[in-house]
Formats: sequence, C-alpha cells, structure tokens
Amino acid sequence: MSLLLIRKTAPTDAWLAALRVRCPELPVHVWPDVCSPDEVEFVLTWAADPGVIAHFPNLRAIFSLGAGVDHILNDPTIPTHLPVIRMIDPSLTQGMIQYVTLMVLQYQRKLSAMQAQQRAGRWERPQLGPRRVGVMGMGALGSACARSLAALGYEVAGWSRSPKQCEGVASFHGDEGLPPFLARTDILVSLLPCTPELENLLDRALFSQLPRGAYLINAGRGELLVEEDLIAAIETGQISGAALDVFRTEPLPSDHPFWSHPAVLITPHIASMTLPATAVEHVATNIERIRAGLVPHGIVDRQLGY
Ligand code: NDP
Ligand code: OXD
Repeated sequence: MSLLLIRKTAPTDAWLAALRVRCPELPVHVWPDVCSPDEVEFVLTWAADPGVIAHFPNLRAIFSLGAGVDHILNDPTIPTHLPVIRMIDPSLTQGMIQYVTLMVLQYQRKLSAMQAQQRAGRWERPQLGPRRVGVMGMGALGSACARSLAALGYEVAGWSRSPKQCEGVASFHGDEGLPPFLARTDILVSLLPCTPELENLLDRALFSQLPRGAYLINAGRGELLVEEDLIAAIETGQISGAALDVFRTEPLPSDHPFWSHPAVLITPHIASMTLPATAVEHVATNIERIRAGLVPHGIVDRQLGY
C-alpha cells in the first residue's frame, strides 16, 4: 500500500526526499503517476482537482500539505467518513510567528513613514503606533503568535470559539466575546480558517467596532475579508491600512485595486510554508498511528470545517 503525493503547482522533490528518509518502507507515487488506485492508502495533497481523491477505494486518510484544509473540504466528492488531517509543523509555526511579528513591527514602529523620510532626507522621530494586538484564531498558529507578541511587550488578546488559557494573553471567545475583543484591538491579526461560518467575517460591521485607525493583518484566508469594505474603511480612516497575505483569488488579479493601494501591503501567500524536512514527522507519525488503530493528531472536524 502506498502514499500518493498530489501537488500540481510546486516541486515534489523535497517531499519525496524527506519521505524516503523517514519512511523508507513506504512506496510513494506522485500524481498523476498512480500504479493502481487500489494501492493508494494515504493521500498527501495541496489543491487536488475536485473528484481526483474520490478515485481511491482503499484510502485511509487525507493529509493536507498546509494548515488549511478548505482545499480538501471544498471537494464534495470526497467520502465524509475519510479522516482529513491538517498540517502541524514547528517550521510552519515559526514562519507564521516571523511574518506576524514583521507585520506588527513594521506598522507599529512606522517603518514606511521612516523610509519615506529617508527618501526625503528628513530627520524626524515619528510617534510609535498603538500596542494592543488582537489575534483572531487561537489555534496552533494564532496562539504561538499571540505568545510571541506578548513576550515582545505588546498587549495581546486572542479570540476563538472556545476559551483559552495562554500566558500573558487575554482570552475572548464566541459571539459575545467578539465586541469587547474588537473594542480593545488596535492591530487585528486574522489567523482564522476558512469555514462557512467565518466567510466574510472581516466586513464593514466588524471594522466599525475597532478603535478608529486600527490596522488589519490577514494571513488566515482571503474569503474571510470583504475586500470592498476594507477599501471603504481605509477611505474613511476607520482602518488605517492592512497587510494582506491571502486573497479570494490567488494569484491576485493584475487589475486588483490592492496592488496600487498606498495603505495596503501585499505578500503572495507566503506568510508561512510547510517545510518537508520537519513536517514529514507529522505525516509519518500519523501513518503509524492510523495503522496501529489510534486517532491521528490534527484531525479535522468536518462539521466545523477546521
Ligand atoms: P487551527 O485549526 O489550529 O486553529 C483555528 C482557530 O480558529 C482555533 O483557535 C479555533 O477556535 C478558531 N475558530 C474556528 N472557527 C471559529 C469561530 N467560528 N469563531 C471563533 N474562532 C474560531 O488552525 P491553525 O492555527 O493551524 O491555522 C489557522 C489558519 O491559518 C489555517 O486554517 C489557514 O487558513 C491559515 N494559514 C495561512 C498560511 C499562510 O501562509 N498565509 C499558512 C498556514 C495557515 P478553537 O480553538 O476554539 O477551536
Ligand atoms: C496554508 C498553508 O494553509 O500554507 O495556507 O499551510
């Protein structure tokens, strides 16, 4: 029985090498070179075409190559009994901490203002920005970022479905926790998954509950954000700007207004990336657990969508 790697738009060499070292006994194939559909026991995938995964009758689990699983759950042909496992990888977490810290710092320490001053040859000390950060989504990535920002001296709160105990981080949860969380948040960091419940959450009504001039960092999913509402909120000054790493359409279309917006900082879905050399441990351990009849780590609740 084998593992099938499905990764259409990126090289597979590093994954193949990591799997060879960590699981030397496991036959690995790369889509579309499948020897026999009956032989496929596990799929490790990012954005397989809809319908492809449903072709393997003896599949025991689907592993996501990334932390997000929306690319798998959006395929209605995948049998609902199959476990879907999200990526949990220390390098992915480290990368997200670096990205979020970078974006908080560049905003709060006024990096772009100082770059403009340098270009103009002006020696001025801008006033630093506010330090209250609110992290939406306190899962593997959000909680690590929140802890790390708190250690840097920011006043950090987190918002999630369930209450959390995270050292140095105030916890807010659920619908009733959202207004007070937003009211005390000057820098809003979105690390939420894309679920039907959360789609379009970052809209005009939500922005209006933030202190005037708040800053948005979205590294969760593009579908969370109502893009026109963000542009309108920046125009009125309710939002002072945004750092966006994820978009409804990726790559971001060349005529999209975000490209040239002076208050929007764009990165190409690169906040963090799974590194095969470390992430292979999560996959290999879970294969061993599934074969031993144990529940894998990082299993997704199909009802909740994450
Ligand atoms: P987790 O599943 O570990 O955490 C998800 C968090 O979202 C949990 O804290 C959960 O709350 C919270 N949540 C879900 N639904 C709701 C809701 N309705 N109301 C309030 N909170 C909710 O995910 P990760 O931390 O591993 O990853 C988060 C997301 O980051 C991914 O799904 C992906 O979209 C994105 N991502 C982006 C990357 C990039 O490069 N831009 C890279 C990697 C991930 P609770 O804890 O109570 O269950
Ligand atoms: C993601 C990832 O889910 O890159 O976006 O892991």
